Amino acid sequence: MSYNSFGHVLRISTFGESHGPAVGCVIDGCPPGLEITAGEIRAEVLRRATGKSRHTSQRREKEDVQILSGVFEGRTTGTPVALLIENTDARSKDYDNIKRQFRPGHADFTYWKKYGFRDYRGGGRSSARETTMRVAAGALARKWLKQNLSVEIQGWLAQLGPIRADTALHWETVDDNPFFCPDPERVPELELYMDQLRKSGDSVGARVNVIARNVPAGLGAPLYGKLDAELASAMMSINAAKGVEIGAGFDSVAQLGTKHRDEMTPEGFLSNHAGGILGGISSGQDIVVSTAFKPTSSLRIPCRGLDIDGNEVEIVTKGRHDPCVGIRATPIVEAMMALVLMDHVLLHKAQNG
Ligand code: EPS
Repeated sequence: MSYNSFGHVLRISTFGESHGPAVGCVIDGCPPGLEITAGEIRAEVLRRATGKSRHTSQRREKEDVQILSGVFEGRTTGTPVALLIENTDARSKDYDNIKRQFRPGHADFTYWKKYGFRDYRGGGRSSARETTMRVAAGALARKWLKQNLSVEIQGWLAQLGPIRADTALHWETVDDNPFFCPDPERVPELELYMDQLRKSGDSVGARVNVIARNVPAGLGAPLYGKLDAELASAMMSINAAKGVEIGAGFDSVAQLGTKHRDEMTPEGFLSNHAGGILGGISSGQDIVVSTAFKPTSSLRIPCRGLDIDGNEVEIVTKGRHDPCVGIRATPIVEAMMALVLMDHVLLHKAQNG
């Protein structure tokens, strides 16, 4: 399978399946001298992990991060940084009954159509397990951006099913609840909704937002490397992502130009409908990206489907699934934002010095 790498100067390749021996990544192009430990990377990885609350999959991975190369005496050397996490809690028998079936709404069908052969255990690489390594790689990018440019990246749950979660923005509380919700007053409502949903056996979608502050103006390459296109591509590459908006996004459709334009004064911009990007280049304003995640397709509620021979079958998925995969997506969108921004800082330096 090709296309397992992304980025230009900072290039990330991920490998591994959800039920294989391990997942891993190679980060090529990380500048030398960045102090980083396996413990720091693991702390980021654990924010995204399963089994931390009753609202996610109950798979419990150790998430022990091994640094295989590219770091010597605690600092990056400039050579490829290879990271590995062994899978320790896969339960492949949960997938025995669907190994010849396609879960409706899942990548099972299209992977089969494309390759004619697939690792059906846990969805292979179409599993959210793959995103572990994005977060691991993102830990380096995040630290580098903070140290070199004071860039701060903050993600949050904006909506879960019908519940708007960002009715108030108390950033310091985002990591205090299982949803990455910035409004503590919404948390009981989210808990109740998820408890009822889980009992019903159904799943639901979510919107997850991320903001990057202190991003210098000038990042992004016209015309085919626009920063907003690169961010959209990065977010859409996350398993289960179905939509991306930058700034006002699709609300721009109903806006008038007099409202959408972000007026400028010597003290700064008066609004941020552009989401920090003009003409594909960062403006110095906060970069704001919103990503929609679809409802999980692994459901115990029976439905009509097909098997690999084209026979009609009833599909029932067993196992330890997330009723809302968006609940764990905040660290992933933060990581993708960090990786794209760091790549574009390095690209900018390469051209502009
Ligand atoms: C997932 C289904 C479940 C989750 C998994 C993502 O997989 P399994 O049945 O293999 O346990 O546990 O999440 C992770 C393992 C993870 O680290 O995110 C899916 O279908 O995407």
